Amino acid sequence: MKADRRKLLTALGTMGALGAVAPWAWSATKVKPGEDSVLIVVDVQNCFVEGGTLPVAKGSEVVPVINRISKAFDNIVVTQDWHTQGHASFASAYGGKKPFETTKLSYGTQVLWPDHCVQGTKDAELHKDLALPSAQLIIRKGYHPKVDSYSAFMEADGKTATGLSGYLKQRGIKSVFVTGLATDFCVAWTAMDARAAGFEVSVVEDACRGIDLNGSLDAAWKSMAEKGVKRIQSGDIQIG
Ligand code: VGL
Ligand code: ZN
Repeated sequence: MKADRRKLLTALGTMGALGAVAPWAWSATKVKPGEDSVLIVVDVQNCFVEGGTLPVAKGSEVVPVINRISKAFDNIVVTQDWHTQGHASFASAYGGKKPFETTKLSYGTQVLWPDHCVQGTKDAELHKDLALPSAQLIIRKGYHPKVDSYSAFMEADGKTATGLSGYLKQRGIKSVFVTGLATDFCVAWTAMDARAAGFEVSVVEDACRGIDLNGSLDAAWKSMAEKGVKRIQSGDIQIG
């Protein structure tokens, strides 16, 4: 009884000591990605940067940030949005619809986009300054004509897997760091699906830029937080 009480007091004492540590001391601890971590670089393609068909404001600013933090990772996966011509996510596929309006598809509400990232076009190529020579896999998504895929794991119908989850699990990956474009669409959906697949997930905020359609950026951060996705900065990652 006495010993138990002493243990309890010791435990409380430790908690008190931890609680007394200043917040800056906590943030000084950087994350060091291990062999079981992967950097996922989402859709850093010509279409999503200045001059592309669906430009994200300041999209190209993610490139140097991603190049820098990539040095900290043994494992890197790159994604490409890779649509067929006349894809069901394009406003042009419907009479009387304009980009950024929505429509109902078999799997739910679909935002309609300008034609973008069509397979084999210059627009769909990776940004020329992205320097990731050690990346091991490029996964393409959104290639089924009637189904969109913001997520690198699961198409928008919620049941067609891309295979990325199996690939990462077979390679012993436990922890996923997500970067790229756009924060509130492909990055957020990829991050939340990675959580759903059982990975530990961090989104590197300054290595992403958002579209922010009708408040979608705040909504995405909120949904990600609810699902246990961590929000970190590139400076939180230990490089070298
Ligand atoms: C994306 C809209 C349509 C993205 C892709 O990469 O975030 N957004 N297709
Ligand atoms: Zn797309």
